[in-house]
This record gives sequence, structure tokens and C-alpha cells, in this order.
Amino acid sequence: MDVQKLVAIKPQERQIAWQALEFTAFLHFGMNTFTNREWGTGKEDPLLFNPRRLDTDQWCTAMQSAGIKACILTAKHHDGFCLWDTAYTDHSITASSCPQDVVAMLSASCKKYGLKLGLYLSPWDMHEPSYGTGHEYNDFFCGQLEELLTRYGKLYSLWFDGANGEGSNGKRQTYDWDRYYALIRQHQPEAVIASVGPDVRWIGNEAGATRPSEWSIVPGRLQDAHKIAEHSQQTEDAGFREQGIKHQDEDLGSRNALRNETNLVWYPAEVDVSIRPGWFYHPEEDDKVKPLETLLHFYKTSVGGNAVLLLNIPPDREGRIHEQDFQSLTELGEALGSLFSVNLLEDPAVKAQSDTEDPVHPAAHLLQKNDSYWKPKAEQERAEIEITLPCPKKISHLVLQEQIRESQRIEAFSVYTKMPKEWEKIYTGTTVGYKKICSFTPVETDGLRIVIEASRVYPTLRFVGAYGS
Ligand code: FUL
Repeated sequence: MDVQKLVAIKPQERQIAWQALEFTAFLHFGMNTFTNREWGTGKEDPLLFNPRRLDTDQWCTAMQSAGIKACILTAKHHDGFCLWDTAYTDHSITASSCPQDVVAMLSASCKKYGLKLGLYLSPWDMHEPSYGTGHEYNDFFCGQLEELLTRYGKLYSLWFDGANGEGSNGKRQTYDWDRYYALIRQHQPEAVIASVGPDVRWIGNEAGATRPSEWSIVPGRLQDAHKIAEHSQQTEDAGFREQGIKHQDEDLGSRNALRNETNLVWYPAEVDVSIRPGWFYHPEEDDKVKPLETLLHFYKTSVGGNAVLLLNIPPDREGRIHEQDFQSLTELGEALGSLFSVNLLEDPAVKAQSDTEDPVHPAAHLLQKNDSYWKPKAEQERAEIEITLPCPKKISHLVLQEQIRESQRIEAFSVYTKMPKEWEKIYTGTTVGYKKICSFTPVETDGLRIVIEASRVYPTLRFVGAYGS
């Protein structure tokens, strides 16, 4: 494998902007909320949709309490019921007991609260009679997509899931993915197309698990829509979510895994996982909202494991985020705030130096929170950085970020702390990518050494932060 070819693969601007959001939310809301199901039938009476206290501002406050920066709403799930006033079907909020355009309401709330909005539009549609006809359904789907792309302002993500229970009703639809993608590029060129799409890779499970070495440079064949669908949820049964974990073990991007691949792409991972057992709200799950430790673990392994976290928070039958979920989110926001708000290296007296630094990209750059970065002056796969603090501090987390504009390069690294007499290794890791959060037993020290043991051509680092607990 020509390693120069690997580092020539770089992200698109829209992928960089998406990755920087770090922590995002999924909002599964729709007919299933009122029928207590995960997958509907498409035959539901629209009048069943009846949120009496619908409050999308409250959704935004709940999300912000956890530090979430963007959200994706299920504008249409598999049952075909639409949360906006669409001209293409009567099966929508317009015929429901609450004829308010939920997409419009959420779009206004997101603007007010400074959150970005994305939309989930299920290709599989159990209600629409033209489903399974090929061209006719593709026209219908593109019509709906175009409404969403043109009416609700700027969208950051269009999310297509791969699920289908096709065969159960004898209908099989050939999706015109290229046409859907072209429509999105035409109307919302800055939005990413996620899951069954070319910009954002579904992590491959719904259990919140990230690979220990998550690569954003992977074989292009992973973008194949049919393959993604094969691995996706095949039945309504939520048990899938726990079983899906095995998919996480695959090595997608090491030099060895890529050695025979000819087509490589930048295809970063997104971790979609629910705060509750189901994707939709079920009253019997009120006492099964995931506790703080689980949510913190998801955050550290996904945001801190070169992925974006897409945490599902399903609004309830009132049309609000249930207090149980709200409380978990608030606790998470507080915990993240107390863990990561004070960077112990953000002090003019802290010094960073490296063995062989490029004068244009000195080690001092990695103490700054901007786009500048450090790299060695020559092509060298191994390099060291030493950071000196003016006095000992208690450190429990180290955050490393590569400059992903220059590709993903680091393959192995170790962190050492300066003990009174010698250096002691406290952490070993593999990939870094957009962000790596290293957690370890708190240690008191005034010196840190980051040793990049292996990288592709040469490493870069854009940011290093140290945090205490
Ligand atoms: C899956 C769907 O079948 C689930 O209902 C959920 O929307 C999940 C995010 O994607 O494919």
C-alpha cells in the first residue's frame, strides 16, 4: 500500500462542518409515538396523532442542557405518516388531531436556540400506494424530499436509513439513490447525506459501540446502499440493537485492511443510539432511560473516538421531552461541563515543544484552539511532543485532535507523565482522527510527553487539552 495515497484522501468541507458538531440528537416522533410501536403498518388513522402540549422549544432546551448542537427529526418514518404539510399525500399532520407542521415548528425553534436541523425521510413507505412501482414511487419520494429541502431553511443532514421489511407485503421498490443524492446537492449543497449516503458512515450497530480504532479513510465499497441495507434493522424487534455490536469489531481502515483496496474514500462514522431501549417513546420505558454513566461512556467513546454521537431522545405523547430524559440530559451536560470546561493547558506559562518541528507548524500551535496545527519538519512516521506545566496539576483526561484537513494519519501513540524521577507511560492508543479522549486514573504531574509511535508519512496535531477531575 502506497501510504502517500492514503493521506491524499481528505474530507469535504461539509464533512468537516458536520464532524465539528460532535454531539447531535435524533428525534423519533410520529405515529408510532401514539400507537406504542417501533414500526407501524401504514394503515393508522391520522387522527391518532394528537400531541396536546407540543412544544419544540422545550425539545431545544432539553438538547441544549446536554450540550447538543444539532438534531435530526423523523419527518417520515416507515409507516409513511408525514410530520409536515405535504402536497403528496393526505397521510400527514394536516389530517391529524394536531394539524401543525412539526417540521416548521422545529425549524423555527432550532433557529431561535441556535441548533442545526437535519431530517430523516424513510425511503421505505408502508402507506404510499405507489411504493414498489419503481419510477412512480421515486417521483413521489423526490417530490417529498424537495419540499423538505426547500421549505425549512438550511439543513445540515439528510438521513436515510437502510431498514425495510420488504417482502412482508410483497412490494419491492428500486430506490433511485443517485437521483435523491443529486436533489440534495442541488438544494442543500452543504448538507451531509448520512447512513445510506456518501458522506457519513453508519457505525454499523445501534448499541452505542465505536471501534477501538475508528478510521475515516475506508474502502469506497462501504458506500454501497445495498450493503448498508443488508446490515440494517430487518424487523421491528429492538433486540437487533444489542446484537448489532459484532459489526463494530471489523477493522475497516488499517494499512493491512486497505492493502488490496483501489478505491478509498473519506467516510467518517456516526454513532446512532437511543437514550431509551426503543427509538420511539413508550411509557413503559420511563424507568429505562439510560443513566449518566452510560451516556458519558457513549460520549467518551464516540465523540472521543473519531465519530459523531447521534443520541436519540424521543418526544412523548404530549409532544414534549419526558422529564426523565430531560433530567439525564441535564446531568450529562453538567458532567461534561465539569470534566471539559477547564483546559489545564490553557495557560500562557504552559510550553510545548517537539523533537523536530516544522517552523511553520510549531508545537505551540497545539495549545491554541484554532485551525493551526503542529507537524514535524520532515517526513517521519514517529515523533514526540513534550508539554511542560508551570506547576503540577491533577490530570484524568487528555484530548488529542488531528488536523483532519490534512487527512487522518496517526496509527499508534502513547502518553507519558513526568514523575519526580522518570517518565511513566499512562496511556496507549491507536487512532486519533478528529478527536481522541484518553481517560486514565488521575495523575499529578507538571510534564506530559506524547509519543506518536506510528503514522502515515508524518503526524499532525491540531489540539491537545488536559483536564482534571
Ligand atoms: C432503523 C429504523 O428501522 C428504526 O426504526 C430507526 O429509525 C433507526 C434509526 O433506523 O433502520
